[in-house]
Formats: sequence, structure tokens, C-alpha cells
Amino acid sequence: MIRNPHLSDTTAAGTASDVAVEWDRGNDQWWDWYMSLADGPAPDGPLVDPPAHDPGPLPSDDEIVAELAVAYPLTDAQIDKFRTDAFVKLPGVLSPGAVQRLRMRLRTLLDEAVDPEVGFQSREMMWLEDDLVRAAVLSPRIGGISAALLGTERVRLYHDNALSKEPGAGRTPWHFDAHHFPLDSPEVLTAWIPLQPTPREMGPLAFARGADVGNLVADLQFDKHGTSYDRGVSEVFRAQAVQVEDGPFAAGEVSFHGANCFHTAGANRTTKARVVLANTYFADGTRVVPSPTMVSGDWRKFIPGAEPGQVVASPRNPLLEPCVA
Ligand SMILES: O=C(O)CCC(=O)C(=O)O
Repeated sequence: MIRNPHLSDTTAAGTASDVAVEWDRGNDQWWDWYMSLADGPAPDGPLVDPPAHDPGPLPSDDEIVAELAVAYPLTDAQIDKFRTDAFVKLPGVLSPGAVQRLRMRLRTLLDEAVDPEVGFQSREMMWLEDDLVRAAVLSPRIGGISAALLGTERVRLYHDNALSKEPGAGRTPWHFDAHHFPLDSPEVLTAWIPLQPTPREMGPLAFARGADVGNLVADLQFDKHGTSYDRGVSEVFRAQAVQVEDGPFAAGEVSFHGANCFHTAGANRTTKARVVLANTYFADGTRVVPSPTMVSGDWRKFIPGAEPGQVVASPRNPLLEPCVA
């Protein structure tokens, strides 16, 4: 067994599937580790230019706040799809101009905090520092969609996440978020908001269709050192003909995936970074799991003061004001 270089002596100890200890490094180092578990080589061959895109006139901050205060016309069919498939992709949640403004802002926030050499760049908790990001992360429009999809009155924020997959960066391994988040409820989802049109070559988020597909891989051993878990999930899904939705995202299209949804993402084979704002929300009243593991990263940063078994309701987990059509 080759020891994973991103792990400390403590997190590397035990068998390859032993994740019982808590993570003892930062969340950016957590992402470096997690991305190293993806199977397959880094992309080769020349990177391609994505198609040109004109987002039109750029809205002001106030116009974006106003846009995101209006309810999204979510249909019963879309809610049913989320429940059956474990994810749903919704067109036109943001205007192309708002997407472009958020991309510019996240780029600045990433560039001031992240090593430019890192292929998969991340930053969390930006909503505490930046008004425009806060408007998007706590928006009634996205809060309303999230609450309706989860079938709950109101949701709280777990964290925001800027994710930039740089040109040439490799795959995201297959995983499901209930493995990550130390939240003791299936009523948890992530709004994955790509901040540019995202063609297949850029590595859009891709989803295994079906709320129960996790049962097919429940016996696979997680591998904290290498790529065998990711490879194993791919092999089972292929053998069982699990449908994978890996299509492109238009500007403003947003996916919502539940905590048990298996998902992955391809490499970015384009010359442009794939920038995403990924916000995770959970049903009000949710508790911390009894024993968070190293796969939860530095979770105390996101829910300070909430200990295992306790309800999560810290000031960093505000309730969103939902608006529903
Ligand atoms: O953006 C990616 O490649 C992975 C993101 C992800 O897994 C998530 O937001 O749940």
C-alpha cells in the first residue's frame, strides 16, 4: 500500500478504509487529498477553447439582490425528479449577467487566498466577507428551491464553497456527500452553481441517476490512500448500467443534489477555469452526527460550537428566508 502524501501520521494510520479519526489539517488540504483519490491519468493532449459566450449587460449588486429575491417557478415534476433521481438540474436560476458578476468576484476571492499552482482551488465562508457572495448564498430564491426540494419549511446554510478546476486539472472522484457532511439527516443538499456555461470538456458535475444507486456500491471499501474506491464505483455503475447525467450546463443553470446522490466530475480539458459556487443547505433542526470522521474535513469551522449529537444552529448557519412561486 502506498501512503497518501496528503495525510498526516494520524489520519494515515490504520487500514486504508479506516477514517474514524478527525481531519487535522485545513479544508484546502482536505480538497487536495480528496482529489488525489480520483482514478485515471491527468488529461493529455491540447486544451480546447470553450465556445465564446456573451453574458450581455452586467447587473449591479442591487439588481442581483433583486433578481435573487424573486421565487423560481419550481414545478411538481422537478420536485419529483429530485426525489426520484437524487438530483435535478434547473435552467435559468440566475441570469447570465449575474453569473458573470459572481464569477469575477469569486475569481478575485480565490486569487487573494489560493496558491495559483493548485489545480483544484477552493475557498469557503466567503459570505461572511463579501456582500455580493452573501446575496447569492443566502438568497430567498435558492433558499426557496432548496426547502421545496427537501420538503422542509426552512433551510440553514452549512457552507459556501468556491471551487475552481483549473485548465488541465483532473477528475473529481465518485462520492456521495452524506459521507462528508457531519449532518445527521438525509435532508441536506448542495446547489452547484457553475459560473460560466460549462460544456462537457470543462468537467461539469455528473450524477448517477437514482436515489438508491448507493446500495449497489454499499459494500465497496473506501480507500483513503488511493483510487480503488473511485475505480470500483465506476466499474459497478458501468456493469449495472446505471445512467449517468453528464451533460453541459447553460449559463444560469444550477443543479441541486441530495446528500445520498453519487456524483463525479470530469477533467477540465479547456483553456478556461471551471469556476463554481457550491452552497450546501440542511433542514432546520438537523443535528451533528455522533462521530464525525476525517472525511468531514475541518467541519468545526462551518458549525462552530455544535458538538456531536447537538442541533446545528450557530450564527454561521443562518436560516434562509425562502420564497416560493
Ligand atoms: O465541483 C466538483 O468537481 C465537485 C463538487 C462536489 O462534489 C460537490 O459540490 O458536492
